Amino acid sequence: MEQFINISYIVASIIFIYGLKMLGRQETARRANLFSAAGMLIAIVATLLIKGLSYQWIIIGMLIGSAIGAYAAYAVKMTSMPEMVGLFNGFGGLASLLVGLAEYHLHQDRPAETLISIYLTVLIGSVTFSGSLIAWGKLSEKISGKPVLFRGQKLFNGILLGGILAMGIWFTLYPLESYLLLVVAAVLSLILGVLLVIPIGGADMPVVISLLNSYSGLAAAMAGFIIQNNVLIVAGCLVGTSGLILTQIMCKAMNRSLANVLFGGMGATAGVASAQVAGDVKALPAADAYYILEAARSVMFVPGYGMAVAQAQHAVRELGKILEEKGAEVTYAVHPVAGRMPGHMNVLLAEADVPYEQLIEMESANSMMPSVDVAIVIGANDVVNPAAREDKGSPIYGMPIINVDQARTCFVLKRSMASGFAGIENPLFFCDNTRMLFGDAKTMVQSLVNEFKGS
Ligand code: TAP
Repeated sequence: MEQFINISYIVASIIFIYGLKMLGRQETARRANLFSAAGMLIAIVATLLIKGLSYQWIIIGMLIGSAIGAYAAYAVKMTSMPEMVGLFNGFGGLASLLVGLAEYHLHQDRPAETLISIYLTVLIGSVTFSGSLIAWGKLSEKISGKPVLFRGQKLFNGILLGGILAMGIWFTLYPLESYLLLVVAAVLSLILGVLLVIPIGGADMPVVISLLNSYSGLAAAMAGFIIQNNVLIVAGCLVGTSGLILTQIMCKAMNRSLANVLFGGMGATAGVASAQVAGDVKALPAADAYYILEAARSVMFVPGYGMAVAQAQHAVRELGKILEEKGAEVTYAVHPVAGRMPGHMNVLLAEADVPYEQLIEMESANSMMPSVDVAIVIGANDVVNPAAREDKGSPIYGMPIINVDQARTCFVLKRSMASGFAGIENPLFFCDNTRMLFGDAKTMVQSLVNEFKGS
């Protein structure tokens, strides 16, 4: 039986790795999810075959967990997905923390390497749990997204972390007398998780969530070492490393280092004052926008969070098709952090059957931009804000953007002059070649479609 379980674990691990690879391409991503879930099913069934398990608790846990998970998955709005991922990361950390505490509670007399694993599981699990709760609160605007900074913060956090690690040495040397010490370490680690996340601004939360996701994987891998479960070690390492890679990709997309994201306090009062935005806002009704669009030879759609809120992707695709039929070259430019989660725009555009070859990345979009007749911004704001390129005082200075201001004409579809996620003004709206099409993105795109259809 033991051999069968181990072989099942190897099969499950291979499926996880292959599933991760398939997630890298849009065409295979949906299947990858199912495939990886099948791998998890194999791992769970194999684990249930281990001798001496108390099934009644497992069944109760599975029923409660599945009910909450299924309800949350059905009830969550697409736009709130990052918060949910953030919260679930936290529960992953909490689960590992409980495994660490329970294993120590069962037997204190363990080899040093297991004690180190227990301590690290408790430390990382606690930081992940409390940090994720704060990230969830900031993203869902249950608490303020502004960075909370105080004097000597980094030093204080450093001392706290140093203290917790020093307690870990004591714990490993004297495990039999360290019950209280482990509980105190867990509480201090929970506090550390809060302190590490509060200085980070709401706009940087996606990076933090991805990093916490990586931590939750590490905590799970550590828990795997404690209970000597190979598939948990492999799955934990995969989550740990993929979370780290995703974190790096997002930092690169914002042209920031991880250290800057974690300690920069973006959104706090900047050292250099932001430039004043000047110029007139020129609103344009759909009927007039139609004439400009009709004459356009090349049109680039640049979607953002507002497209997700308005669920405008199908209408956008319909407009794209009409423009193509009129002979225009149509492209869809996707910024890596547009929306509220990695790949958010890709998912929506794929749902609307936008052909993959029409999706272009930021770099290609920017090199094409000067020859684009009309760039249509659909509910995007921060990712097309020229202040990121030009205004050293701007909190998003240095973040690469899609340079829609360099197109011949730029239409911006949004409901008002309100700011985006970073909470800053956008000089794009005041540019000479920008026209604001105020209204809900779906209604406005639909109006443009109707103009073309002559209704
Ligand atoms: P944002 O800068 O957040 O701007 C979205 C704009 O959509 C808002 O200004 C809003 O203006 C408009 N909008 C909202 N509902 C709309 C509707 N129904 N119809 C039309 N417009 C609507 O979005 P973005 O440009 O996509 O930038 C993403 C931001 O989120 C970045 O700051 C990024 O760092 C952050 N972020 C990204 C992620 C990832 S990984 N993608 C995760 C979390 C946060 P009105 O209110 O005037 O309509």
